[in-house]
Amino acid sequence: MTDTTTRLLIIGPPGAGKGTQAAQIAERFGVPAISTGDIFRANIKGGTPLGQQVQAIIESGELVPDSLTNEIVADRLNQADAAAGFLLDGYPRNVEQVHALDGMLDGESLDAVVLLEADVDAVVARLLKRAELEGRADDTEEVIRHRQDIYAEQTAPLVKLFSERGILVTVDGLGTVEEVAARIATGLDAQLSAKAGR
Ligand code: B4P
Repeated sequence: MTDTTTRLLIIGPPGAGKGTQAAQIAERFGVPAISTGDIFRANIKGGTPLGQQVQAIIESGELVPDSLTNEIVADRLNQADAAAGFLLDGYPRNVEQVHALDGMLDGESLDAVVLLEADVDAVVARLLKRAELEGRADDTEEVIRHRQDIYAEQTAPLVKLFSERGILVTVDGLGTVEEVAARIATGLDAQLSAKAGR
């Protein structure tokens, strides 16, 4: 990977708006948005062996085993369109996955990690609304709350780790899509220019 590579990650609780914002950030930087959740859902929809393996896990709100998830991400990052950078959405989700990603990047670091913050009740309300529109199998109130618990236990601790690495950009995820996008753009520009000046 070269110095012009842009390696980004967006992290936040289920329903914080990661998928919505990931698409905009990826377009702005001309890199692919890579969502492990989207990869799993596409495989479930297509009835592939991977989809059959993960369907029950995803519908219960549990995490797919690390070995499987790490392998999928490693394959995806090896594809040509990720050579100049990428935006990861939904991965890494626990400490083991952070170590696996560090190995995949071979000593290179992520350039910035966008943390989208949002209040639990607000995100539960968002996802229940999405359930009405899209009917995602893991968007029942019980499973949404379970996904929030897993985020708090396993993913939230990564925030401290990325903060200690000096790459965390914290953004308030409440407001309109445009308001949140503007906050992310400002925060990312500041982080990336500070990193370039180091
Ligand atoms: P994901 O697809 O990553 O799902 P999520 O974290 O629950 O995010 P979600 O898509 O719900 O919400 P988003 O923040 O985009 O993962 C699904 C499952 O896959 C996991 O539970 C797990 O089983 C498995 N999985 C995925 N990655 C894994 C990994 N690394 N390891 C192991 N297992 C893994 O929010 C989107 C919603 O917010 C939309 O409805 C949107 O319309 C709305 N929204 C966005 N911006 C808004 C705004 N400003 N105002 C109002 N609503 C807004």
